[in-house]
Amino acid sequence: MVEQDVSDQVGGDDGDDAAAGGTRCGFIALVGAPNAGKSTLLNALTGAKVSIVSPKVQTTRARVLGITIEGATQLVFVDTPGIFQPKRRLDRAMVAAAWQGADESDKIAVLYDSARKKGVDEDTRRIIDKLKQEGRKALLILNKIDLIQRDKLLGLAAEFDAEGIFDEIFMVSAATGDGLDRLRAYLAERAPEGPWHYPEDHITDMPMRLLAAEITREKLFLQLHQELPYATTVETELWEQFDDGSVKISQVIYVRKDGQKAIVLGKGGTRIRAVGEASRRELEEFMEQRIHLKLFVKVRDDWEEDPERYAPWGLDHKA
Ligand SMILES: Nc1nc2c(ncn2[C@@H]2O[C@H](COP(=O)(O)OP(=O)(O)OP(=O)(O)O)[C@@H](O)[C@H]2O)c(=O)[nH]1
Ligand SMILES: [Mg+2]
Repeated sequence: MVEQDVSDQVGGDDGDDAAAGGTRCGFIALVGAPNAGKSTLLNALTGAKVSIVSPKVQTTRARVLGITIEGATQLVFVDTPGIFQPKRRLDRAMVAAAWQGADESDKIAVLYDSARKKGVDEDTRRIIDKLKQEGRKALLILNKIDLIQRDKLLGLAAEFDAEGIFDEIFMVSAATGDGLDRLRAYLAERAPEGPWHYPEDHITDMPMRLLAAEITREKLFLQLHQELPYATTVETELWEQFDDGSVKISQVIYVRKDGQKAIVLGKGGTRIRAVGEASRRELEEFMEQRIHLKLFVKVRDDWEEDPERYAPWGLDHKA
C-alpha cells in the first residue's frame, strides 16, 4: 500500500495539448447571493457534481471550477461563495474569494433566485451596485424558474434590465435543466479565441483530497441544523491506495466546542455513521473505486482563526 498524491486525478496543470486553431476558451464567474443556486447551476452546466449543494446558505466556501466543452469552446465556470455582508473571518475570506473569482473571469454572470418572495435582496443589490461602480457589465441569470409563474418572471426581468448593467438576461432552472442549452450556446459563441486552458477530459481543477472533504462537508450541511454546519470544517488527512484498487481515506471534522462534537457524533455514534455512509457512497460513485472512509471529530475552538484551515481551499486568511 502506498500513500499517493492524487491531486492530479481530476485536474491539474494547465493543458497545452488542445489545438489552438479555431478554438475558444472562456472563464465565466457565477456570482450571487447565498442560496441562489450557483453550485447547482455549475454542476448542471458541467454535467458532473463538482461543487457541493445544500438548502442552507453559505454552503460554498471557496472558488470551484467546473470545466466543460461546447463545440470548439472550452467553458470554465467559476462557482463562488455567496456574496453577503461578512461578519467573521471566514465570511470575509469567502466573500473575497467570490470577488476574486469574478475579477479573474472573462464574464460575470449574476445569479438570482427568482422564487424569492420579498423582491430583490440586499446581497444582490450590493453586487449590482459594486458592478455599477466599477463600470462592469454582466449577464443576469434568473434561476429556479420551475418555481414561479411566467408573468412574475417577466416583471423581474424588466426590473433588472432597468439597472442598465446586464447585457443579456437568461431564465433557467438549474434543477430541471430548462434554459441551459441556450446559455451554453451563448457563452460558447462569445468566449475569447484561444487555446483550451485545461486538458479536454478535466472537469475541475480541485484536488481529489479537497473534493472528498467537500463531499463530507456537504453531508454535514444536510444532516446538521441551525448554526452547527457553520461551526464545522472537514479535512482529508490520509489517502491510501491499496493494490486491490480500493482506497482508504481518513478525514477530520473540526468543531468548535465539546457540545458540538457530541451532536456530530450523535447517540452511540449514529450521526457520524450516517454522515460517513452517505459520503462514502457518493465518493465510490464519483471515483468508481471501493472506499474505506474513516471520520474523526476534533474540537478546535479557534479553527476559524487558524491559517492552516484556510490553506486547502486557497482562501486568504487575512482577507
Ligand atoms: N427548485 C429549484 N431549486 C434549486 C434550483 N437551483 C438550486 N436549487 C436549490 O437551491 C438550494 C441552494 O442551491 P446551491 O446550489 O447550494 O446554492 P448556492 O448559490 O451555491 O449557495 P451558496 O453556496 O450557499 O452561496 C438547494 O437546495 C438547491 O437544490 C432550481 O433551479 N430550482
Ligand atoms: Mg454554492
